[in-house]
Amino acid sequence: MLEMDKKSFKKAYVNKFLEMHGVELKEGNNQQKYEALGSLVRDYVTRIWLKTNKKYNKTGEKQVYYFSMEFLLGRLLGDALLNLGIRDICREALLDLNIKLEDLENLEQDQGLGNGGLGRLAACFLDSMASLDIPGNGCGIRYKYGFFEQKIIDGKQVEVSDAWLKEGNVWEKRKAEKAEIVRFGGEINVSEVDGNLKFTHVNFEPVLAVPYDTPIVGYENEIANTLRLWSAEAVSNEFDFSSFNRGDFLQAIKYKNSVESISQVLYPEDSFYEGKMLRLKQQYFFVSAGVQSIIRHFKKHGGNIELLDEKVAIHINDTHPTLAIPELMRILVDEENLEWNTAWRITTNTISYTNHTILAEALEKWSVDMFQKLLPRIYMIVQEINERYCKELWNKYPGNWDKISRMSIISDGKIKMAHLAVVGSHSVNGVAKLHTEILKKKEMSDFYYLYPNKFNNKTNGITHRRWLLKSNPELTKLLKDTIGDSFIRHPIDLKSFENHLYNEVVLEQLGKIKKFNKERLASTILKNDNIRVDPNSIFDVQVKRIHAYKRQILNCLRIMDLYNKLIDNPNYDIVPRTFIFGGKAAPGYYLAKNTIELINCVARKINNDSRVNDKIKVVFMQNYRVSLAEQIIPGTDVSEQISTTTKEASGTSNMKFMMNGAITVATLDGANIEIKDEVTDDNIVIFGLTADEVLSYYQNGGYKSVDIYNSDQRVKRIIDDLVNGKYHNDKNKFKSIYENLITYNDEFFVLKDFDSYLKAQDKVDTLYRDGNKWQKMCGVNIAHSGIFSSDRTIQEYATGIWGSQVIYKNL
Ligand code: 26V
Repeated sequence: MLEMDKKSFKKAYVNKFLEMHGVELKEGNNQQKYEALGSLVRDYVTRIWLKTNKKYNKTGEKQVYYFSMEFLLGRLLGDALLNLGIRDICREALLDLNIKLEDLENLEQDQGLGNGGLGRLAACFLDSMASLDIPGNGCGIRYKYGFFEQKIIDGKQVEVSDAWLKEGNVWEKRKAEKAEIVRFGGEINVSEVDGNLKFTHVNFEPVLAVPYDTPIVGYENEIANTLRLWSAEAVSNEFDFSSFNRGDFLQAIKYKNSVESISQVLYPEDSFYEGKMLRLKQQYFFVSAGVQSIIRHFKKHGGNIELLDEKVAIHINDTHPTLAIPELMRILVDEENLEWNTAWRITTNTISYTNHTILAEALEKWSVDMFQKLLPRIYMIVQEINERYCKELWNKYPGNWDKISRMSIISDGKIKMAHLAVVGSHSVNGVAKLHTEILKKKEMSDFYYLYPNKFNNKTNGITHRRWLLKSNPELTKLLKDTIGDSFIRHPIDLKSFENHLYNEVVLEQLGKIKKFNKERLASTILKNDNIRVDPNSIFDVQVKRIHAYKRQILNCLRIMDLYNKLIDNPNYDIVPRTFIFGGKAAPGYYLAKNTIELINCVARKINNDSRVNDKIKVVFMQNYRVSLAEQIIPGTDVSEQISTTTKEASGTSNMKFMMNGAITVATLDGANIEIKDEVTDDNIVIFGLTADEVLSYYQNGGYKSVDIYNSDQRVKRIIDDLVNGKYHNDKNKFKSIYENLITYNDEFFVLKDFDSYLKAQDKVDTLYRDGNKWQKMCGVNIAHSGIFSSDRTIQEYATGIWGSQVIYKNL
């Protein structure tokens, strides 16, 4: 914890402001005040950062490098203050100066360099590694434009580019002296030197990878780890261009633009793979720069390259950074002159891989032609890896060509990245128990059979520092007052909160805190989305990427049904509910965009119908992102986790909601199952098909959605309402949704689960009426959320995969 008192903080801040802006504090605007605060806090962090790096260099501890195309950090100021242990002092010091800390914190642009769960998980992991004293570094891309900003105009999603760097970024430090060169295209000359083959890369296009480092502050432990994001630049004139002919001036401009496009923008898709060249360039760009800089650092500090795997662990977040495998092989074989087998042992021992999805359409398969042209040497290495591996397969399954070609890394003119990732790493993990079982038994069963010891589960987690301490200070205070503060370092200790749930005063407090957070959320909704909602109603929330498998459509259909019921029977007795949605659709994903429009049309109709709008309201909150999630989640009563069973690898918002005392309505999918096991059936509302039922339908058929349409009057009516002009003048507006559900037989079992979902919602209504019982359920959820802290997850990775020394000081 930083030694600091209010007085000295105030003084330092006033001075900092003057120094930075050349005017006195009282003359400055809020943006300037934010910048001065950010800069001051950054100075504090820098001291810790230097100290940490010195310590790591001295002790030579094993370093973990978490490679990810995405890091969804959100805002950093509040987190840094919290982890430094000075947020309260800072708040009070600023108040003395008539400044509200939260007003300044809210001016920070979200660092939105990720699509959703996978990127946010990477951010939670960085926080946990730093807080657990694990030497853990992030490695990724410094996209100039992050995930697009979403505006809802006329009920439709409109994408606006996210120029998050336009006001500068106080947290990053450009390290020009640590730049690396990444080579694209060209040819490989093969020659023989002293009886060994030598591979020389010529005529390539060089790209300068410049790192920008951001400190990741651990919780009150004097540690700041590093997130290194690479930016692509044209190489300067000093570069030896003998093997790279730039040609004329126009050529040079073209080169510059093409280079800069590499780190220009985050791809906003997270479920449909398209074999775009630029994306492959992005992948190799950051992976090559990252691996090169690791080796350079390692050697500079006297490391013996043959022992690399004892000192370095590289983790690849999904298949996107899989090229780390052939890139490390390239460096070890071509540059360090190691034998292939030695290099392979080191590489596989160094690298580990997490799978985050079983959706077939998200699997990365690069075309050989494009890959070979862009990365000629890497292609040769992948070929060599594949040949040796296929020989192994042949020895194990002689004559079984079917199996061998199915398992091959290269087949049908494609390179299968998941296969390369499994073959080239020592550990493959799924992100929740069910997901790992599906990987082992179905999706990757051939590989599991071949390498049973590589496969393991690491159920996801979330950092309770951001998602409880920072985003819900009121609940944190109640917890501290009732169970003490040991849960801050040992989140599992939240369990003892359960012993206090017989105490009516505690339950009442829980209710008050929820109400307070709902009021805050209601005012955000009014401000951002111009809809007035009642904090006394149930806040029923589904916020996440818009995707067919996540089934926002199921949620919307039950609202349409409820609307019908309320119109048919004005005395229909329900607890008033506010339905809140949020989430972005990939710009090219028609069905997802159509779903947003449907929700908005249903919202408009219902919110303007005075017959029902004291009972139900519907809101689509625009531009869902980390900082908005921090406001929504504490103000939620009901958390909708309703994906088609087997499709959601884990989910992580489910964990954030339970930690903030929401009741989950869930299918038995992903981590929902583990949440249910923790809180028991009495404290969660489960519905829908089981995994076995879903898998059996997919395998054997037997489901006909139209039968449900024909036999269930409620279903017939709402499905017809999609296309009869009730929600939009243009009757064809929601035809794609209609067709998905009826004509194309409802791939995600929306109608199949409909009845059971409605019953689940009726149960919620009943439970909510008994205030004490409801609060108790919320309390049980909070008490059992500790196991879903990413500290637990990271300890499992550290001891089970990375071989890091976990220092138990903090545990
Ligand atoms: C996939 C693709 C496919 C190709 C185009 C670009 C792109 C970008 C990102 C992704 C990642 C998809 C996988 C993903 O986000 N999975 C989510 O991971 C979460 C953390 O483990 C997990 O909680 C979610 O259930 C899972 O959907």
